Amino acid sequence: MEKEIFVPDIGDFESVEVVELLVKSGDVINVEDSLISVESDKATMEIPAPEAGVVKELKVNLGDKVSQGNLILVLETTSNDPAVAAPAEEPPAPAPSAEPTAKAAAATPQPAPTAAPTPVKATPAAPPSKASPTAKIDEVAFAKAYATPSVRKFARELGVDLGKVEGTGRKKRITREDVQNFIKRTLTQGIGGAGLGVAPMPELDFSQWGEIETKALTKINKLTGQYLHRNWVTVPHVTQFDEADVTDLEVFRKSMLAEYKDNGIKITMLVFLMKAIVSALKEFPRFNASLDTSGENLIFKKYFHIGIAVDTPDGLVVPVVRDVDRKTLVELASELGELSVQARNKKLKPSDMQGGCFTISSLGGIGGTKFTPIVNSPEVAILGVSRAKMQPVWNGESFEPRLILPLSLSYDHRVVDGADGARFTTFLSRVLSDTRRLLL
Ligand code: CAO
Repeated sequence: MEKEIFVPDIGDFESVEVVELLVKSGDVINVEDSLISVESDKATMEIPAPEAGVVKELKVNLGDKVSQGNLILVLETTSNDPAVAAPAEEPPAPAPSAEPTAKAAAATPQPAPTAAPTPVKATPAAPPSKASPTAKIDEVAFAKAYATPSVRKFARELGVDLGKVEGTGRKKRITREDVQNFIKRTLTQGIGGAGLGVAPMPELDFSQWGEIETKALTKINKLTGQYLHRNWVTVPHVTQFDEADVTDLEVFRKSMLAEYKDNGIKITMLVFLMKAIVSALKEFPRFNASLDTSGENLIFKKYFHIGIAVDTPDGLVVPVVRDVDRKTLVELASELGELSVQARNKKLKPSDMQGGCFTISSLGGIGGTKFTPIVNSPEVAILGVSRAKMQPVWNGESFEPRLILPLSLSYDHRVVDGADGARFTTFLSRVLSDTRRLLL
């Protein structure tokens, strides 16, 4: 049976704005479920359903002005109870005894006065859900927040502290969308209470301090940002700094460089580093492992696939060179050259960037003395390489000019102890200082 539901007696409220539609066509509703929120200059209130049924058609829109007797919706009722009829036949409901001002409404935990024969069930004082995804709720601020009961209920269900949400509705009323946007922002930033319990980043209008230009992040920027952020907050990082004397290595590299120049192959420092890393991974197998997702087991890898961080105009990508232990320096140099070109031409496939055991991030071609790279999880360590520099080194009798390469090894302290971190870089430094050791 179809029934028309009208705005009941809402006291002195005349021509009040519909600020929220709380149901839509097809919704199954129970008696006292809120249908719409209306707002006057003085208060916000929700109009409850006088009976249960299925919403057939909503007859009001956001922003409409309504008064007692206006049609809200058509309901397909499930009972034949004649209790509800057109408003003219209804006994007038008592108006709110004390009309709260907007300010008073904002200051009380129950901002919606009883608006109809059936009281609105505002539940601001309901206990916070145990499954709350956000930080602890400040009950005082929550109570003071200016929002309708349904928005309060919605915020409660999602564990959102209304005290932290900026309202964009009239008179800064917090809307359902404000709560949704707060959650979106929190998830995007990964902060704002979701586990870390820190305040969300304020939204700032930078143009108030000068000229600005907004540019969208690239897809690579966004993806890299997500991975780096996850790894930064979930991996307990330690960075071990060291140096390697690569004077002899550089002499050898230059001789090879000349030899392979005509073949279009550039033998760079990086290929020696890749080989040296494989030696170190063989010596320290924990560095060639990953924690399983339970955090209870270490998975040791018997293969040696090395990721190389490549800087491209669209952002950072990490192609993986497979089976570095089985390839010659020349093969590695050739493959690395191809991968860098593919990376910069956006030709890498997802599979080209998977399966790495350890990553090298070389900024040596650019500059810098040291840096703290972020572990490329689920790998457990990453080597940062900075620019090699000629330095005076004391040989016991005199200072000698030696080419010194700065190394920065970041590792996951859950898997690698500090002592092993230092052993790893010491070993690496020894291998790079004496390339004959690469043959061992
Ligand atoms: N010390 C001194 N010089 C170095 C050096 C080092 N550690 N590493 C490279 N160089 C020199 C090279 O010999 C080369 O010199 P020439 O042009 O005279 O031959 C020059 O610097 C440029 O090298 P390159 O960068 O082209 O080659 P590469 O093999 O060293 O590196 C690649 C290749 C793809 C790793 C690099 O181009 C790159 O993209 N690096 C950036 C990685 C990055 O962004 N890391 C940060 C990750 S975290 O945000």
